[in-house]
Amino acid sequence: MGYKITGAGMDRVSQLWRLRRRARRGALCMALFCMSMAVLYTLCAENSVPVTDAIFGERARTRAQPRTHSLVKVLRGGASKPIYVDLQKLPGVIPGDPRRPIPVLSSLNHSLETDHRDHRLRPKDRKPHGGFMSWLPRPLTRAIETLFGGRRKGELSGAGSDTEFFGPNGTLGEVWDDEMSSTMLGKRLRKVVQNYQAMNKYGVQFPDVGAAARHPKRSGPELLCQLKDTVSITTLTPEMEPFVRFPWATQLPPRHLSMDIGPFKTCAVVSSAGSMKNSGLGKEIDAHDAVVRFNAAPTTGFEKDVGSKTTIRLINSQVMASDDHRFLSSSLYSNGILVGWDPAPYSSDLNEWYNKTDYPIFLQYQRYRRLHPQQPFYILHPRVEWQLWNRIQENMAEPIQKNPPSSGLLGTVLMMSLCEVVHVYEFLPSRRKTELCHYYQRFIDAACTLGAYHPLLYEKNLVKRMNQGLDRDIYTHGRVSLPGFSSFNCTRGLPSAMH
Ligand code: NCC
Repeated sequence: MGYKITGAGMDRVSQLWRLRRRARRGALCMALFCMSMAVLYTLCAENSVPVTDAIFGERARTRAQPRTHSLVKVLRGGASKPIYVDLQKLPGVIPGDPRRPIPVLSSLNHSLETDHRDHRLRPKDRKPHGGFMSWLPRPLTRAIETLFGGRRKGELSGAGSDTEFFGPNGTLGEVWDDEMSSTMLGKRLRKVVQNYQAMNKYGVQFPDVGAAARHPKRSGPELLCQLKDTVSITTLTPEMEPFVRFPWATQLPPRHLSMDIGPFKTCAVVSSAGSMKNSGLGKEIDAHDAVVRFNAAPTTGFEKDVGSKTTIRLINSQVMASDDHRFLSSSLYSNGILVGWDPAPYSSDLNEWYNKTDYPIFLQYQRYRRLHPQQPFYILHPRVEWQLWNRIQENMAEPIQKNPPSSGLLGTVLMMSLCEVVHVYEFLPSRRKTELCHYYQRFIDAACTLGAYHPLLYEKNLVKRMNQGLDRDIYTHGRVSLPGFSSFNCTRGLPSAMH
């Protein structure tokens, strides 16, 4: 009898064990099923392109994209014939200084490598997952992040836990991290940036480069007020020394640009980045009251992505002077208001600059004016560039390149002085981020986006900190929203009325 009871008991115990084993197997199967469904979903969902990119890296999708293999072979404008370019005209080369060419064409794997040793990363910026997640293969963790928050389309934080941008594991789902530093760049680009950081072509004197590292970071509104109070957008006028002494100076507009145009309600700043391509932003851009474009960036043939309205074209002196750009004859420059600029020595007056321009901006200005006397054409006062440069440097924890800011940032601040609201497109790269330098050329170089000669990396940090829009807008539209200077009041140190 006792034997029978024990047998039944044993049966129940082993039944229980079997049940538990089955439950464990079932749970394991369910987990595996969920994971495979997660991977399938990321591959097949409607937003499959960005998510696939997030999992496998953008390069997997764009492998077919043409790229340069030699330092001088550059394919332009879709032409199949290679055009050999002057090394001086590559982004990592100091314009106007033929003795110091530093070509920085990016290579497949060296554009941006993660430097996890970067001690400046804040704890919140470190990889959020450890333990179990760290044992999973990279594609799976990316898929899980995509599905469960970290990388969901349009809901991305700028925390920037991953600092690779264009590499095989590129974080296409991330938006610009406002603490990007040269230590996060790939070896080659980092070297180029560091070389520029060590050079001082314009005799920049900045008393305390490391100050920003010792002080708390300024907030967006504080930065906006700093810009408003200390960067004064002015253009050359005929009565300024030394121009007052030259007969040709009567060709200069008699008043500053801001007295002749604006104020505008909404303005668009269209960067020339490759990520403008296939953006479909043309209509949105044209809906603004004023649009600024840069250098040789065309609209014809690219209307769908960049629009067709051009209110102002900001051009550097290299474009004005180089034969390639046919500045005097090309119809590209004949629309809208032209604003030219050229870097002056850091602490020079207009006299010294006049005799020491990077490119012959004044000669070209006179020639252009003779050919197009009706078109408004201003020249930016060179002190604007250095006022702006000072603002960037004093807000960065490391020394930045001692070269003027890019046309993109100059144009952005110019529009902030003329408009109530400024939308900047693809200055901070969207989900379309690419090593393609310009939307209108087939030239691949990460330096165009991350900077070599210009302190672009830090310019972008500054713009990200001032952005009043959402990270989602940066991710989907490459759009940053900045208030114009007239839209906020800084009398008590902080803007009191933002629009
Ligand atoms: O390339 P560029 O700029 O004409 O671009 C205009 C502005 O768009 C932003 N940009 C561009 C490309 C990219 N991938 N990401 C971006 O964010 C930048 O803000 C940039 O300023 C210039 O600033 O004037 C610059 O001009 C070119 C070049 O002179 C002209 O394109 C004419 O060919 C410079 N390239 C070289 O000197 C080779 C570039 O360094 C900066």
